[in-house]
Amino acid sequence: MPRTKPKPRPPPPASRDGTARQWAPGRLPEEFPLHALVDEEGRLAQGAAVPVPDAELVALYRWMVLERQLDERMITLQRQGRIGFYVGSIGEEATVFGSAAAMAPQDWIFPSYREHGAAFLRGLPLEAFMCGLLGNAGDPGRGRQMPCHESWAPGRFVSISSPVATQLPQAVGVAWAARIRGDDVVPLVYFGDGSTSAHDFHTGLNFAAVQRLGVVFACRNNGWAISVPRERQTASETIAQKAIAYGMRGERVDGNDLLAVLDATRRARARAAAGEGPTLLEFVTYRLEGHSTSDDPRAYRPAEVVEPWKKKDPILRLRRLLQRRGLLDEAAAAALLEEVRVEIQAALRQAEAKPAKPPVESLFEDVYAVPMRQQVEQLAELREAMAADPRVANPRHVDGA
Ligand SMILES: Cc1ncc(C[n+]2csc(CCOP(=O)(O)OP(=O)(O)O)c2C)c(N)n1
Ligand SMILES: [Mg+2]
Repeated sequence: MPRTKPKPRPPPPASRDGTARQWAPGRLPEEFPLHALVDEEGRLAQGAAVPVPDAELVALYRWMVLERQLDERMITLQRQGRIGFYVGSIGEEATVFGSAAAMAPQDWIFPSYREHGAAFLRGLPLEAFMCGLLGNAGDPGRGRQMPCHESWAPGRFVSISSPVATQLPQAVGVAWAARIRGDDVVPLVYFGDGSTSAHDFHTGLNFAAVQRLGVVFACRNNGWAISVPRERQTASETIAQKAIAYGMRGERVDGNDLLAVLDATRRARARAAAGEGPTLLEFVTYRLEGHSTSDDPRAYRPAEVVEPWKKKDPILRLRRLLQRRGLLDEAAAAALLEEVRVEIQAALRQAEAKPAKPPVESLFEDVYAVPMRQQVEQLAELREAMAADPRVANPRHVDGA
């Protein structure tokens, strides 16, 4: 009998804003209420306390404003052809600063690629970050990474991962090492909603839970994985509920509420440090801009679906809270904005003034603690060739190249 090819089943209808849920066989919403401490008007929930001193709260606001200004400036720079690529965190700043601020200085941070803010909190200078975007002589990574893929060893900020989710098992490894060595070190690992479909998500969460390792898994659920909306990514009602299957704690947090992110991350860290195992945090937020400067969301996302999320802007919410508490008036907010703009402009000027390339000798550095004989020979050979013909050091200008 001739077999008829089964008709392919259409995927469930997608909502156009990437957040609606029409199809959710595993509904468990009541177990994962959205943890929030501050509403959109900047009002603190009844009975809630601000988990940080006033000065730190203002400092975190300043960081978020700086990050937003930086992202906007760097996107413009890319459009001007001054840098090649940029990926920012516009609309998601609270997920980054709230969580990174909740960790201890000795904790390792495993970023995805939108968490530059966490590196800044750990001391990465703005100018060095920009040199990385330019791949010039001031780049701490010596031009060896993709642009916008910084690392900052002094701040225990591991290199940004391009292949999504690879950082999860790596972070779990750090937690295992910390247990063996008896160190009070908890890794914080960031990833997006789309990354939960990658096999390393399973590998990381499963191993951490089975071994009861202290890891903070921080999922920035921003509704999109490039052009794929969240409901096409997973049929789960929430990302947090995936924690149940792995046998760990899960919590769903308003990712545009800095205080809620901070509070939830602190609790997750405390459990990890107390030997109570890993936590999966889902920060519900929204990617207000394109995926990166290589993306144009107008091709797959109507502008109007973004509008409601603009009203939930995490910076606006924190500013309202600060205003209500008398910590920041209009004039102070305007002065702060001007101050960060000047800071960014000064860093950019310094970064662009650096020589265009790292010294060619740096090709041989940072590979082995003691250079191998072959490396020493090759460097000598290169120096000789450079002395004989300066164009060797600048191959772009070699005739015919
Ligand atoms: C293993 C792997 N597959 C595919 C890609 C291409 N890719 C880059 S970013 C991205 C989307 C990731 O989305 P999400 O995890 O939600 O993070 P977001 O960009 O929203 O922060 C994809 C598919 C990749 N980098 N690595
Ligand atoms: Mg995403």
